Amino acid sequence: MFKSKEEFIQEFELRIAEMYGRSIEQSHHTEKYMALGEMVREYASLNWKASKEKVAKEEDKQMFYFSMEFLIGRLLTNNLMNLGIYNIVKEGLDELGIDINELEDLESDAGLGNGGLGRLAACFLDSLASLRLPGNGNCIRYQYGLFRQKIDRDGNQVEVPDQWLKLGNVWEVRKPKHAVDIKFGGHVNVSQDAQGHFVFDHVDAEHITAVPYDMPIVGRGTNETNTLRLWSAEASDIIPSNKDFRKYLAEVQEICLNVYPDDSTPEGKILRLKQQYFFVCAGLNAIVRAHLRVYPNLDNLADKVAIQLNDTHPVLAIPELMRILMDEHHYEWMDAWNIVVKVMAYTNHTILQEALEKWPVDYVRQLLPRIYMIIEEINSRFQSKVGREYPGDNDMAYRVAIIRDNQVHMANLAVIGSHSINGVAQIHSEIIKKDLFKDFVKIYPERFNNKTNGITQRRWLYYSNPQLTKLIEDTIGNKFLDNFDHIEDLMKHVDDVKLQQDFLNVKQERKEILAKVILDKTGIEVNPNTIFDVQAKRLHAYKRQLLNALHIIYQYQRLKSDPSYTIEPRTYIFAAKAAPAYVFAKKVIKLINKLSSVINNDPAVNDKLKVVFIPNYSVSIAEVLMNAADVSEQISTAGKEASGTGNMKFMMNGAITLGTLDGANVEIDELVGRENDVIFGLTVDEVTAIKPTYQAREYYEKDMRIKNAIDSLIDGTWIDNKEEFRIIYDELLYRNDEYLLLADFDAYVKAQEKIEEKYRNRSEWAKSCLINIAKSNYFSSDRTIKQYAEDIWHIHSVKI
Ligand code: B1H
Repeated sequence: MFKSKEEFIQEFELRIAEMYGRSIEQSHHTEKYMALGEMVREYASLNWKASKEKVAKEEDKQMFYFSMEFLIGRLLTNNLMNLGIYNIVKEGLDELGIDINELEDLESDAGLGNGGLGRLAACFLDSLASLRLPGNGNCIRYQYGLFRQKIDRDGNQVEVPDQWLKLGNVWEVRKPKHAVDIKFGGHVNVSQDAQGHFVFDHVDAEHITAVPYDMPIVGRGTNETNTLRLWSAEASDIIPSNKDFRKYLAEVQEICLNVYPDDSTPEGKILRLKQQYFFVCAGLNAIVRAHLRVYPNLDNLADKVAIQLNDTHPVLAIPELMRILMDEHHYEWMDAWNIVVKVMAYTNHTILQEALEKWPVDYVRQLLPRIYMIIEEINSRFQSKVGREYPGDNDMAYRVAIIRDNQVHMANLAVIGSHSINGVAQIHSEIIKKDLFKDFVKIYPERFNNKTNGITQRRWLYYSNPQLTKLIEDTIGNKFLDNFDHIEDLMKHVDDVKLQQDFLNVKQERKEILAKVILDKTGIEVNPNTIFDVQAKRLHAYKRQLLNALHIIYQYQRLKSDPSYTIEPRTYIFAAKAAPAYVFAKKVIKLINKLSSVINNDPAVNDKLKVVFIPNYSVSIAEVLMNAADVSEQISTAGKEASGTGNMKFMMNGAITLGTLDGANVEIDELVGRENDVIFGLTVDEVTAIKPTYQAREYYEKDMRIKNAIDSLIDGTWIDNKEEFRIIYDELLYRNDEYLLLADFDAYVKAQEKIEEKYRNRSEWAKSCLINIAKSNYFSSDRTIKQYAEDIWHIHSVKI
């Protein structure tokens, strides 16, 4: 492998000649990208093989992160940087007259996820590898990632397919030898063998072959290389006799067609259930097979394997492992159950009712007949336990049931079948104990714990914000690059006026970079000397992008009508995808786009106020967006945002949080202190108290600012068709404003005024930003992963 610029150039020339039969000058840019990618993958593969052998030889315990989503983004820069060969390669390419940035831009994002939950999984993989912990991912190889978002001329979101595999995926290696046979449908015949054991024979099933594609996950400054395994559905050799072959093929292809884009409506349920069983069954069978290559049986499975279930999506792993242990390896129920509970751990990411998975009994029974039998048995044994321990408490027995009202409640199955249940921020973990899982806390108090989310500083600071990284390095040295806790050394320098100015200069540079991206993506010119106020996250009513929009409307109306009103010039920047079936969310996107066209084209205000909606929010967009923000909008209704992770990315890059006491905002606030963020609005307890008697209309009638802003939604101010935004208007006034926007409006206006006041004192502002950066070590996913590894997985660093 190349160790110098010269060696790199030689190898690169040879590689292009081998792959394409061309010289470098003759080759196309995509060919250069592919050749480089392959070289980097092979570079990583050396360690990959060594890591696997080492783990196998030392018989280390391994963790498998089962997740429907891994929002990886691009890997070229990340891998070059983590491998420590970025500079060699960059200089080599420079010498050949090739701009490395152009090659980087050719890579498609691996957008295998919706938002925070999927990005968390990707950050975890980076931390695991960088901490030399044996931890791997298990997911689906979706043919299409989450849809690409376009905005049409009328301001509507339009979904287009994300063909991320168009050029192929240089990072993956297909492993057909490790394929697994998966069965759907059919029937189970129960009989008894000579010893009187029950035998479950799954017949008339449709067979599908799951083929793994492995991607190496390289850590920074280590040679530990883990694996992200993506499963792809292919036609089986066992062909159904009674089915049209083409219909069968179409069904097979559908399984891995795309990321389920909808976290709000119950569409496509059967397919989603199929996806879930597909990757869980494939992953588990591969793990068991690998275990049996080293050990004589599965007695010690829980000593060698930990599985983390990322929300309820992979929870069928619990009955599937029971099935493998009992039906294939003849374990008794209790012995199997003890193994399963020790292996499995579950993370809850939401308490929103509509996101808590419930499957109609019929779907599960028909699609997964044997799995359904096992779920029934788990349920009935647990019901007996509750009956014994809480005799007569029928309400409790009902609430903890896995099967009730003809539905399978996946969260209850997850809690019953796992030895650890965690929330993703302190406040969220408290809420699930007090609320969602309060009955289970009585039964299994020792299972519940908190693991506050984190993000990888490598992608989100070092690689995407080299300017700030260099400034920090110049100030406190480079120790923080390997151990991020040293970032706190910055605390000693926050009063340094020169550093404050240098920070503001770096921020300015990042804002100019973002301004170019905005111009390129939207045609809108923004002024980097204004406050960049950013709200970037999935569009959902509880995240309250609409509250932000109402405040913008208020400022606009007041600027137009009150000559004495002055504001600090501001650019409001939004980025958000809405679930394709989520009508309200899509209207809010349209509203923001309409605010943008009216306000940006109004010469009376457009030097003070601009609104930008950046289309197609994705990991790559986030990489240029988060670090250019002055203000980080984290304004969910208290109690609804489990953690948030965007809040951490903004903070780490020196933005001030404008937020409610929700999710990880609470911990940000505790760490930086109330002088260094702006907190507003109802608390969780206040939300609970106000809810029963809340009358949104009273706020509308009492507060002219609210009335004027809401009225503008239906009076033609923003769009000729006055009915266009009627559903937003109705949501606030006739459906009583479920997420309490109007109750928090006044506090939000005041909070925004505080932001302005703070911003005007540039030195004070810079100091606050520096304190945010200095305290961001707590939100490194390295911290989070160390806690999971110690408290839940019991895995240890490997040294090669
Ligand atoms: C989070 C989801 C989610 N919580 C259903 N729940 C989905 C639920 O496709 N679906 O059906 C997809 C995703 N995502 C987020 O997880 C939370 O809202 C954030 O607050 C949190 O930071 C993130 C990571 O823990």
